[in-house]
Amino acid sequence: MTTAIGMCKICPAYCPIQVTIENGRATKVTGDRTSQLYNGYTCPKGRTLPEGHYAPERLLHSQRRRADGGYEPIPSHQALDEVADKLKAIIAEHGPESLAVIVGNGIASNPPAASMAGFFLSALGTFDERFFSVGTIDQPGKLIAQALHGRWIPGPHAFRDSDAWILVGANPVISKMGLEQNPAQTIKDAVGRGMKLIVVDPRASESATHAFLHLQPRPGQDSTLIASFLNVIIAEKLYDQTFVAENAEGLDALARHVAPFTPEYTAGIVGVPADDIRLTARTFAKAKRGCIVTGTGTHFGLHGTLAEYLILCMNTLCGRWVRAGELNTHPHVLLPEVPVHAQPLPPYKPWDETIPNGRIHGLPKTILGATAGTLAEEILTPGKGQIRALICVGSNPAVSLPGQRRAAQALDSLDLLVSLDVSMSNTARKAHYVIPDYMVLETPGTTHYTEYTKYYGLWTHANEFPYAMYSPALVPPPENADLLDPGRFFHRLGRKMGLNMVAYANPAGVGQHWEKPPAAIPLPTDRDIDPDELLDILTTGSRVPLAEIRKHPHGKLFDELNDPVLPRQADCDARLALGDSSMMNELDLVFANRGDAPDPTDEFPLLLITRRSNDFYNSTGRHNPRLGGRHPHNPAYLHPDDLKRFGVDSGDTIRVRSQHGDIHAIAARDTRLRPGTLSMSHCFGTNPDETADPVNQGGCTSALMDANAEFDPLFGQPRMNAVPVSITPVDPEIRGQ
Ligand SMILES: Nc1nc2c(c(=O)[nH]1)N[C@H]1C(S)=C(S)[C@@H](COP(=O)(O)OP(=O)(O)OC[C@H]3O[C@@H](n4cnc5c(=O)[nH]c(N)nc54)[C@H](O)[C@@H]3O)O[C@H]1N2
Ligand SMILES: Nc1nc2c(c(=O)[nH]1)N[C@H]1C(S)=C(S)[C@@H](COP(=O)(O)OP(=O)(O)OC[C@H]3O[C@@H](n4cnc5c(=O)[nH]c(N)nc54)[C@H](O)[C@@H]3O)O[C@H]1N2
Ligand code: SF4
Ligand SMILES: [Mo]
Repeated sequence: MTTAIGMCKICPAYCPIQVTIENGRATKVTGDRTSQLYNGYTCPKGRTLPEGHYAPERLLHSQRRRADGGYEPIPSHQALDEVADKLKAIIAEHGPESLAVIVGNGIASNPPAASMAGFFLSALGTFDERFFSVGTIDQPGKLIAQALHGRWIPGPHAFRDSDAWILVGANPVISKMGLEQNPAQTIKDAVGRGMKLIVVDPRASESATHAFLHLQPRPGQDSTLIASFLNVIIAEKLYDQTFVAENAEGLDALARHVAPFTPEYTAGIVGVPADDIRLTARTFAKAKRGCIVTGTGTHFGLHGTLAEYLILCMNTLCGRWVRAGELNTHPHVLLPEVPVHAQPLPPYKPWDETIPNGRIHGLPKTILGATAGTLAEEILTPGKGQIRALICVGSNPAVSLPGQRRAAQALDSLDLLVSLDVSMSNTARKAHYVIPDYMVLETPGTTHYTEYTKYYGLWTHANEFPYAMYSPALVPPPENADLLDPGRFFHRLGRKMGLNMVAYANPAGVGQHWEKPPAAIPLPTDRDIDPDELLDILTTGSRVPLAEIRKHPHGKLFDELNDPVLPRQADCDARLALGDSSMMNELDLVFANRGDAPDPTDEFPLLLITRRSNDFYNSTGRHNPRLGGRHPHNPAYLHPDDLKRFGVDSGDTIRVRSQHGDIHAIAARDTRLRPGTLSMSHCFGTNPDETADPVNQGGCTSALMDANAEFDPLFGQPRMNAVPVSITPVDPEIRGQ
């Protein structure tokens, strides 16, 4: 028996772990108590890694779909050859834009492998149009809003030394988004130190437990509510007039457009007391340090970009950005060395008006590239550019794409569907080829990715400390496995297709906000590169060489890298924009509509909202017997008043219906919900052509959505929250029909 130290990489919290290994197999995972930041923290997903790795459902051999719909194992090198031949034929006939890739959360265990998919499409010349990421059905409004507002280079105030913090539609205790290291304890410590935490959530979430104030609004009304906070801050002149005068412009426009959002007006729309709105605004503005941040609860409504823009304005008004002489809150370790001045990168328009709009819904080309909300239509819409082949990399679009029926129709219509996964996921069960990847404990990894996410806006996975860790591969794959990781898969595919692939390594920036562009490094054309070599390539030019990080197996805090922020440069005239006209027009529209979202109706009296389970990472974990065995489905949580109103008991099977579809689910009681809401996790359920099994598979909430009904006019993300639904009990005799 031996032990090894490494990282759990199911999610980008990247907790350091200690793994017990017996006969080449991991038998136990615990937190690494010697790690400086995490103090031994892990969650149930990390502690059950061994059961996931050796689950009977783990895929160990490539699978090829037979004519009868069943699957047969084939050698992985043969699967790759056959996929390469088919792709060559498809591209020869229909052009390179007929092939798309979609990357999802399964890549957290090995992000460089997904980068290789991008290099492959770049070599084909189709990266911008055909590289789909689930980040575009997540919180894409963060990047758009940051472009329109401008980006403060040294970053926002840190959670660790703030005295007021507002979480809107985010639940880091479960999601670890924003706070990676034992978020529950971090929040408890901060509150113990005197932080006033304010949580805005229709549910008294796990993060709201320690809140000084919990606002429990109607779902889907966040821009209205945030506009009202701004109304109070501006009307009562609570903002930082010096910071605004030096660093921002557009205050008059912002003041004019938020003027109608008085606390009394907003209270009527949003359903929280006007006094609580005032208390929130005053507590925040009068504190010395702290931020207002958003999560998916905010972004899945249709005005996520606007809500994000308004929180950026609120942080700017209150001067919540790190100043000269203070410590940068996202110091680089594996990212390159860049000068950090207390100044903004200027606002810019993140869409391109000089080129024709896209094929689907006439959406413009934006810095987000190809957007997953349009993927099904890109496959189903005939004409030049129609997608005929799709490669899914650690993604499960059969349950994650909003509009499940349409997505299934699209996936079924493809000439070639390939899934690179670790189990026969919903998507794999539709694929022509399924190619098995290595799992978390079998791949090396670094914390590089968590440093990079800061460029995607506030409250992403970015780390507040100059911390880095490298984890080697800790155990070999099970004997007799024939795996192929996505990095090698795409590199070999590129070579078989005669492409000269180039790695774009270690960029510091995104869109038009660059601190340092990527280094272009040609990839070998005559050999594979292994995952460790790929990590070296992708961290080229890092502030601390990866070789140095490797010397610290428990991870290391590089406190000496915490340089104070430099003053504003004399020639910098960039200013943060408070009154962007497109955002102000959208705010006017929200006011004209008397809120962000429609009210529930008699036919659909409840609003469906999103939540995350601590046992699953979207669909990852469903095949782990110790996690799935405990809660194999996603309960439909309802307030006891609603259970009573609809004649349902906890544990009953119910039919949930929206204007767009219906699913079966198991009802569960949740006293912490705002009455009138139905709270469910996503990425569960069976495919539309399979028998529903609400007890063992759950229900797919995406089936209640329609990507073509209501969508964001820039990036096509449909409404994925505050979806009007009804529920009815299902007669036990027809359960499962
Ligand atoms: N209705 C509704 N829809 C939603 C959401 C919602 O809240 N409600 N949330 C949205 C959001 S925020 C997101 S990010 C997306 C998520 O969308 P996806 O990323 O498509 O969904 P996941 O379930 O995370 O898919 C991960 C896949 O990777 C596989 N996997 C796990 N480990 C590995 C590995 O080591 N290697 C490889 N190659 N594969 C692996 C899993 O088996 C799984 O099939 O869903 C979106 N869709
Ligand atoms: N354990 C676990 N961790 C995960 C995931 C997982 O599946 N499991 N998924 C990962 C992914 S892909 C992502 S994108 C992140 C997301 O990370 P978060 O954005 O923190 O996601 P949630 O934990 O779902 O928290 C969203 C909160 O918004 C609330 N909410 C719902 N509707 C509204 C609304 O209209 N307004 C407001 N103000 N609040 C609302 C919900 O009740 C919920 O508490 O989590 C990641 N982390
Ligand atoms: S899944 Fe859990 S243990 Fe693993 S990195 Fe995320 S929070 Fe840590
Ligand atoms: Mo996500």
